[in-house]
Amino acid sequence: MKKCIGCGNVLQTESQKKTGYAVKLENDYCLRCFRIKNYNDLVDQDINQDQFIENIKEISKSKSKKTFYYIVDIFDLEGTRMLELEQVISKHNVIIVVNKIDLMPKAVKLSKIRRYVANEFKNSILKDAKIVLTTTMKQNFVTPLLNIVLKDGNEQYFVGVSNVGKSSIINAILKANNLIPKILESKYFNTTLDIIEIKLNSKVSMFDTPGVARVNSIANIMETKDWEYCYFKKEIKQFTFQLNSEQTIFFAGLAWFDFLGEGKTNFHIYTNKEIDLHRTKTTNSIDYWNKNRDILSPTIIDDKFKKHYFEFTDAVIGKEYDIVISGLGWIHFIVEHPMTIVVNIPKEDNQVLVYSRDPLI
Ligand SMILES: Nc1nc2c(ncn2[C@@H]2O[C@H](COP(=O)(O)OP(=O)(O)OP(=O)(O)O)[C@@H](O)[C@H]2O)c(=O)[nH]1
Ligand SMILES: [Mg+2]
Repeated sequence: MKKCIGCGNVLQTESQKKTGYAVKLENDYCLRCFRIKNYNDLVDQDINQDQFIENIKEISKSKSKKTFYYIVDIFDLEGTRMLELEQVISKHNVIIVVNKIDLMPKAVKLSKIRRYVANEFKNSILKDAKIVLTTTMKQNFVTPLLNIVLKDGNEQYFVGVSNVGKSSIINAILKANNLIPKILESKYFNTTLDIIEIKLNSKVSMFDTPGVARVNSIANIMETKDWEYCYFKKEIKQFTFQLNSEQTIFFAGLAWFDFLGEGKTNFHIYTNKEIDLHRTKTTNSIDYWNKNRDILSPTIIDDKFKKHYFEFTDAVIGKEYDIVISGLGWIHFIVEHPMTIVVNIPKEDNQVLVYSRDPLI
């Protein structure tokens, strides 16, 4: 059976609606991969995501010695963790690979990021796993990974949710070893559709695996053409606003937050620099949204939205927090007075993860 070299699916010529469809079986890439690769557009096909985790479960049961590279994304660390998967791989050798470090502001020390990640995992089932920070964009971050892979005598699997960069990392490792990368990487969820074995040399293979698409990312309720706002290549930018009570900041047409409290407070927003931020009075925010939601870009067009309330009382004055909107970035501030932040996200039934945490930066 011939497989697509982009996504790993078995090629078939019967049904365009099914994955692996190719016009002719002689092709190397299926139609979906061909179109993503050459036109950056997505063919709509039925994808059975439940199978992805089942396949990893099966693999984890077999006797051979295995290393699982568990890839997460630093731009959305908590949102790209998958506890069920952590449980499945925990009986094996696990290396936590924190990808997309290039997105972090240059001024932030790697040691600080490493401490943050270690803290994030310290009470988890993967608390003893080695942590590697990486980016596929810089050779000096990829070479150490190549060396780890070359030395490891186990079967090596790259796992994690969709779009954390599993295929990109494997391609970068191939490049660092002077080989030509062939598997497809893209901003779309579910780029890789089956397990793909990639030989690094006659002794060492890496296995790329499909990741489950995340319902907790704001990308999930955005139009796919706008996903480059969530999956981007330029350092995240910090924008600072000094807000008075009852002022609101819009992230283009994707989300907005209201500040309710006493006095002025500084808010540092970390997001893709291509996203326009707009300040308005909270009393005008719904009006602004109703007038502009169709013309803002990127935007989520819907009449209804969901609110998330975060209360900060006297007890936490002086403490710093991030409020994270999964896939979009975070808002950093110090609590100066008791205050409330209300995060609003279009589509009432959305499942976007919005939460407060200790500051990452
Ligand atoms: N900024 C940045 N983006 C990256 C990096 N690595 C991957 N990406 C981007 O992340 C997106 C997803 O990459 P893929 O390699 O397709 O992700 P995946 O984990 O294989 O996804 P699935 O196959 O769907 O499970 C693409 O837009 C990549 O360009 C990185 O180190 N930095
Ligand atoms: Mg992939």
